[in-house]
Amino acid sequence: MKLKEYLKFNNISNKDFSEKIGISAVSLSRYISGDRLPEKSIINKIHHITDKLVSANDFYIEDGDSQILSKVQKTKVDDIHKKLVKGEKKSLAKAITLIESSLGFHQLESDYLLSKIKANNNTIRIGITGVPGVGKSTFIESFGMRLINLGLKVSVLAVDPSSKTTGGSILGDKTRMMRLSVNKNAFIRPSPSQGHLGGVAKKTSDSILCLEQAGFDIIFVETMGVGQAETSVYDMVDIFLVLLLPAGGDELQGIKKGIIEMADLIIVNKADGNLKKLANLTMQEYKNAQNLISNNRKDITPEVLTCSSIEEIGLEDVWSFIKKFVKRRKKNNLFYETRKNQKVNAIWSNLNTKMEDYLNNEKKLLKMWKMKI
Ligand SMILES: Nc1nc2c(ncn2[C@@H]2O[C@H](COP(=O)(O)OP(=O)(O)OP(=O)(O)O)[C@@H](O)[C@H]2O)c(=O)[nH]1
Ligand SMILES: [Mg+2]
Repeated sequence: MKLKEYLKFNNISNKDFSEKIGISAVSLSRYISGDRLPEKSIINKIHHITDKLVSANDFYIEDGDSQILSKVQKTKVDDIHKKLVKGEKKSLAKAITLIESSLGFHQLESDYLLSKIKANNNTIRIGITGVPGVGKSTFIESFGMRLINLGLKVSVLAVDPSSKTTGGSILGDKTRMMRLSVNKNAFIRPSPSQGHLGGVAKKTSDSILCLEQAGFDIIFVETMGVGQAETSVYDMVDIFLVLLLPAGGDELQGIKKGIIEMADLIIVNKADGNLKKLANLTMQEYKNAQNLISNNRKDITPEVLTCSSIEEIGLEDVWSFIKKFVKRRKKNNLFYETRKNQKVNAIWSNLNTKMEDYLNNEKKLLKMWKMKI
């Protein structure tokens, strides 16, 4: 809600309100008229004092023409896109920042950017899940470096909407992926800051499009196998890998029920040192239980492999399976069909998210009415 509307509705004078925030009445009227944008701390104060009814977006989006990009914005996005096509990482980061932003005018810019991006079916989107500590990041580091040595460009996104410490995860991901994080053919982007899952999922699938536009051949999407993010990751990738520890059944491993059923490839990681024997046993157990694993894809049976991400053993077999999987699904068209369906689903879920946002805004109005009564 615009500040102007709020003040009018509640019969508060500019002078009284500016005193409450600790700014001059002149500054306030500039903010109201849109001549100037308040800085973040002022926006926060206004947000707080208005009981969250007026938020950052309300200062950026103009009424009437709000859905139209200005010339300056268009030029800015055109420039980002041009550099993105050339694979410039700085522009890639800028593009993803636009996508992740919840500010209305950024959303307009990112929608425009996405409209310029053409689909690229030559990439492989790989989802990776597994409980914390199973070795997902270490696996991506070793496997990713191997793919880079084959001449491919590799990128990594993380989806973890429950994470409260984005700072921590940036540090964690980058230190676990030391070699990738400094390689010119790699790009790592940690989780977008928390939000509701629908929003995070949309941001991630849009970020995938940017990575593809920037020439990345392989896109890893890492998620923890304990929350609700897995199904949404499954819905944005071509192949879904589940990493397991060398240990007993999946209940014992703490992995969420139903995740094994989604796996295209089960990998028992840490098959080295003392754990090697147990890893082989675990693999056998899962192979034996394969008839219990409902066959998610009609055309290809999931496989179970072991690997050591640290000693870099077994990674070749993982790559062979992925190549075989993609080749077969391209031949029978399911690769393309799945991507198409995913796109349609993403549009619907985006619509849902937008509806939710809209309803939340309506709720704010209702709250204000109730406060008046
Ligand atoms: N022995 C052995 N240890 C491994 C292997 N892969 C990973 N680790 C160790 O397992 C620990 C966790 O590894 P990560 O790669 O951070 O695990 P993760 O699944 O990404 O963890 P979260 O991001 O917290 O969910 C680290 O101490 C790794 O060194 C492996 O193949 N063998
Ligand atoms: Mg990790």
